[in-house]
Amino acid sequence: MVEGLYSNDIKDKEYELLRYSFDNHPILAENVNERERYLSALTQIIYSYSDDRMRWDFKRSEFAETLEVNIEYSMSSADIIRFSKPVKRKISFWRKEKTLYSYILILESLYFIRLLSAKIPDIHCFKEFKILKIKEKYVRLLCDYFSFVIDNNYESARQIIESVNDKSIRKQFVYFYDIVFWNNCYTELPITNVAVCATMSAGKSTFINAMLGMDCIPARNEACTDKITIIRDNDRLKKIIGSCVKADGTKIYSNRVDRRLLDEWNDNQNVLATRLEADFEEIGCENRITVIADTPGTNNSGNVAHHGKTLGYIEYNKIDVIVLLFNSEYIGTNDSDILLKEVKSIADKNGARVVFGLNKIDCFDDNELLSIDSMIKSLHDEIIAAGYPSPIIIPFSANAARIFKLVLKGKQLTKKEMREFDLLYQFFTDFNSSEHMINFVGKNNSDYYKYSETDRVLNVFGADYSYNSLISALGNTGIFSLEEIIQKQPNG
Ligand SMILES: Nc1nc2c(ncn2[C@@H]2O[C@H](COP(=O)(O)OP(=O)(O)OP(=O)(O)O)[C@@H](O)[C@H]2O)c(=O)[nH]1
Ligand SMILES: [Mg+2]
Repeated sequence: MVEGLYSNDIKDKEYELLRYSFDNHPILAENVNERERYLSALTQIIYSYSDDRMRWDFKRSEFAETLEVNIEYSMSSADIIRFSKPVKRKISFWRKEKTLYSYILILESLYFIRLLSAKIPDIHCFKEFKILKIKEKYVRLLCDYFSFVIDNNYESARQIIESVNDKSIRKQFVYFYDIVFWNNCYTELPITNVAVCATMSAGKSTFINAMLGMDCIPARNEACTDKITIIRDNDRLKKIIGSCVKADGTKIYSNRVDRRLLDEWNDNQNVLATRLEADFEEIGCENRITVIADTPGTNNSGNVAHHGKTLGYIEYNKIDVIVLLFNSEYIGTNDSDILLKEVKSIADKNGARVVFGLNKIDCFDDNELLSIDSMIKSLHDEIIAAGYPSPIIIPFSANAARIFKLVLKGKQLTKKEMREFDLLYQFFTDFNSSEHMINFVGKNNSDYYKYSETDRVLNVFGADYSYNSLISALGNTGIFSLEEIIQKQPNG
């Protein structure tokens, strides 16, 4: 076993590098030539201090994509020097705006050099101050500001920002501060560790994809998930970043994790575990970070290694919440009963809270609503018999929530999803999961998907649907209730 396989690497410098985004970069206001020159100047400076060009090139290609510039742009020293002069931009017929980008160039250079090189230059002797013709007064200001931001000295950094009169320079200071300060605070937050467990094909991975609002984690109707995938919530991320740990202990990082890469990591026997960071839409990280683990199915008749990985993970790691999912299609199977008891003894030993989700509720015939309640009641009795005092059971449909979210976002559906969509929409227009919960008042509304004031029409495969009705149907799937209960602190 590789040591620290599942340990929290939130402060890992590689993640600091992965988190930094150019999404709101001030240089985006300039034309393509200026944007190209900015990236090239930044690269020139970083190359001259860091031996590890490959790591920067990796990041550079991501920035090139955000700035929509050519990565092959040939660099010259003149590119750096050029940023000692303001960029002039015509903003109307009679008015020109001048912006000096040397400040943000310095701050970002120092920041990336710090992350990429073993030896950090003495910032006061940073030769680029001279090259960029930065006045002595500003050299001091930049050095102080950089140190304050890096050290999380909020008050002093703020004071410097307020002392800068030039609006465009202040904007650059604020932009840098906003990213770095937020990222620094993020790494200090307390963590709630959640593990989603179930027998094979109960919909664990689909549930996680539904919470992310995108199809990232491999999910199919066969023994699928082969290793623990731990996903850390980060509200600021618009994409998925992550790493995998290999058998020899090495880590591979990616600044754009997608389904193809995760399939590859999941199927590669040399990869032991996967760590991702992404935004769980309904889960906030203002006060604490929720980290959710997808685990392999635990069927005893199936892959023994899968059973061992999942049980070992929840037993030997600090897990605060265990989400135990049941598959409505196969209630009361021997495997789910064994898992119920195994989880109980581990949760008791480690003090973990257990919440129960009854997935694939859409597999019921909507003429048999009564049988849904009696089925939930019998599951409730079974859970009590396993020793859980007053279990909360959330009936839900991970697949319906996932598909509804894709439609609300205007994403393309596969042919199979298109066929499923209309049936699921009909089902969850009538069926409200909240009305079937035991020991819990369900939550139907979302902080992320809001009703539109004047309803909109969504065309899905030639048929029209009301946007607001689809949001109601999404609420009726029960996913928001399950997300709410996962986040509930035991004392609050
Ligand atoms: N009808 C229905 N099917 C679902 C639902 N959620 C998941 N499925 C389907 O169930 C199958 C298994 O889903 P996965 O998410 O891979 O299940 P899993 O628990 O991660 O499976 P393993 O990783 O193999 O243990 C897939 O074909 C999903 O499309 C649901 O709410 N309703
Ligand atoms: Mg899975």
